[in-house]
Amino acid sequence: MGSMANTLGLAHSGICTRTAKAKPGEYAEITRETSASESPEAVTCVRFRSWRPQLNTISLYAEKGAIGSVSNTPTSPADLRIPSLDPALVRAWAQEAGFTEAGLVALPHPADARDAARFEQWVLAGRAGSMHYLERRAEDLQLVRARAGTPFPWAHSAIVCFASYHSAQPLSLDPARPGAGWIARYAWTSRKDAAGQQRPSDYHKVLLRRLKALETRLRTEFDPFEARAYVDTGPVVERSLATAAGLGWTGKNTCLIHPRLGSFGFLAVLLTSLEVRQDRPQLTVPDRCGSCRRCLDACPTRALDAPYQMDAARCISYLTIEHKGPIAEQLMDGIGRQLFGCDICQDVCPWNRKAPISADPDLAPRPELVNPALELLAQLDEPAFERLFNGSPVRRAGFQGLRRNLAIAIGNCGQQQFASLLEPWLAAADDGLRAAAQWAIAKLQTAENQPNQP
Ligand code: B12
Ligand code: SF4
Ligand code: SF4
Repeated sequence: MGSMANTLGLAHSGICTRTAKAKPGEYAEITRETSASESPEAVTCVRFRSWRPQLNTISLYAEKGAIGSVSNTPTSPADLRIPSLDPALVRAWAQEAGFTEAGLVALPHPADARDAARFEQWVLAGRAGSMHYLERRAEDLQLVRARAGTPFPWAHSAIVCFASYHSAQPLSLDPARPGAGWIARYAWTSRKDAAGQQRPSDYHKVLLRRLKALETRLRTEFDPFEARAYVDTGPVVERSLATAAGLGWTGKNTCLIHPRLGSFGFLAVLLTSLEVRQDRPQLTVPDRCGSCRRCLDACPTRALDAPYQMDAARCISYLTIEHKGPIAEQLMDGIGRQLFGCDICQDVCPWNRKAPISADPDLAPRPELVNPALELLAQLDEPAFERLFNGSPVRRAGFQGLRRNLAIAIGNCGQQQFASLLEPWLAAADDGLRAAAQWAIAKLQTAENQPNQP
């Protein structure tokens, strides 16, 4: 391959034309910076494919043994033979890498401006609470996350993958024994380690590994190109990209709902500088919420205050995971028994009723985290907390944060005998925990003083 890789001069506006026939296979890759001052006459090699992996480079492919020439004459774009991503192939490779589903979209996507405006409105309405990273602006004052093109001007495509974590375990609204709390389904995950032991797993790591495998697969075919892989933490609105890539629609609960798999799925995004084949229309899934509004009616803190609108600062998921410090008292009743995250607006969604159960070995549910006993969790000391949640998303709440959430859930469970668990927390150094313990003890006392209902 190296022997065929002649170094080429190519005028910036130069266009490759195929002038010789060659046998398929054995491509030689030739990449170099281009500059407008270079003369196209200096060029003497055939190329069969060319594209721009980065703004200032052109990559050319020549078949082994072929001879030909480059002309600077503009030809029609169809003659360029740009190697581009095929949605069906990308989906198959994503599934090989372990994802349940995947979609592909060219950037900027057709709803780019609309979604950027929605994101901006959301931020300007103060709905991000204390998640200030969502409000970051670029030098030109554009919100960094509103459009993938702002932080990643080189990105021409987004591959959006979906990994289902749906499991056969009960839902958060199903009857549970008294004194049981709730940890969100997405945080139950586990996988076997090299020694065959079942260990907590974190979807960020699991999915990032899969995105890297997908990227490696793409590189065997298309290298060189730019790429960035993100699971949750990148500066992109993943649900906007997922909707544009045809994975599903944005439900009134703001979740991405796949028509077959439902919404209990993680999203993972691979941005690339590769083009998308443009010979077929981009398919998207129409909104199938219809007249349903179960999620809005079920949300205990009224975080979903209108269809498709969420005030994150009122969402139990935000309050129990992201928010540090005291929680506003008026929201504590609504938190109910949720200890980490919240599944209510997905548990009531009819599109999750028939969704298949995931058999993903890296996202297997941990039975000990389903309806966990509040009493047991409240007795954990910090080393025991670490042992139970090391490697699990629950660690994000922190030891004090989980205790704060436990205090609220204990207050809401109405079991007077648990008040003794709360008393030591009245002297806690952590403001949030102290305030929650005070509130919970007062609530349990009120419950005790109330006359029994007939
Ligand atoms: C911040 C954040 C949160 C915040 C805010 C959530 C929110 N709704 O904005 C909090 C902490 C509350 C949260 C909670 C949860 N999160 Co979260 N979160 C994120 C994060 C990091 C950014 C989301 C964001 O930018 N929000 C800003 C708003 C504007 O963006 P959006 O809601 O995604 O935007 C869509 C809608 O608002 C919609 N929209 C706006 N206006 C209108 C109007 C109309 C008419 C329509 C049709 C649509 C529409 O358009 C946007 C694009 O499609 C993403 C990862 C990422 N990088 O994207 C994960 C992510 C969205 N979260 C995820 C998960 C799993 C959850 C929880 C289920 C966890 C749990 N069990 O507790 C809950 C679900 C709560 C819910 N109902 O959304 C998954 C969602 C997967 C899915 N199938 O949708 C993501 C994608 C992470 C991942 N990689 O898997 N999350
Ligand atoms: S996750 Fe819970 S609190 Fe947040 S919007 Fe859904 S139902 Fe409401
Ligand atoms: S519960 Fe109903 S309205 Fe809400 S997301 Fe599901 S289908 Fe849409």
